[in-house]
Amino acid sequence: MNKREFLRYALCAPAVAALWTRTSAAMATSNAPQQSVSGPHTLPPLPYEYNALEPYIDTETMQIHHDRHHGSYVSNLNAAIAKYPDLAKRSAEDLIRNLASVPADIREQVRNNGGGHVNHTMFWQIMKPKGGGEPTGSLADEIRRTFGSFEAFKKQFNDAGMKRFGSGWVWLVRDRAGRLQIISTSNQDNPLMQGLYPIMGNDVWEHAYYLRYRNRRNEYLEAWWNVVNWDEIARRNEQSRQSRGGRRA
Ligand code: MN3
Repeated sequence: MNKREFLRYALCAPAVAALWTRTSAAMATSNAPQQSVSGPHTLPPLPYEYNALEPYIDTETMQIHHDRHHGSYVSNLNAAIAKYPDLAKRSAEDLIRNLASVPADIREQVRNNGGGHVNHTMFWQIMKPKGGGEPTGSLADEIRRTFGSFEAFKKQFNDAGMKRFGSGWVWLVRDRAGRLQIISTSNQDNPLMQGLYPIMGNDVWEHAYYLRYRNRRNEYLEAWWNVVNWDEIARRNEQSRQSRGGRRA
């Protein structure tokens, strides 16, 4: 409907009401497969306000990223496993760590949406307002031993984020031998899928930065260190020591 048609339509108030109802119904229908499915997985609330990471990550990006993108991964994961009740008992981490055990007809959906759910659940936790600075304690020591210096670690992490073509994530992981490594993954793949423990990761999908940084992924990667929550990352690092190949020891 163009503007003139709309105005003609709008002359009649009941017709406008009808149009509104019809439009809302159409929108609800298009979202139905995602939003009508309830299930074992739920969207965790952000641990801070949408505007808490300004100016490094803008409010609108946080709203869309958390509510819409992460929300969709959760809904789609629930929809994917709906016909396999046994899977409802398993955590999202367990599902993506053992994708071969997931029925083939939903494996790709579980990989993408289960991965998306696990990745973003971590992502909100490893950021905080007034974050940044440098890690301390054993994590700092291990980063220095492995990468030479904190600055060298940051550079290698940002470079890996820049080199990831298209959508994906950049990670600090612990490998099966217990060593730290920087890797990147495509789409919503999580290091657990490769038997690696994800200690921290940054989202390099355009939806994570495009509103404020446009195509300048390098600026986003650099700015992101200002909101990093080292306390939570240190906690995950301790967990990673207890694990081998993403499993608890
Ligand atoms: Mn994302």
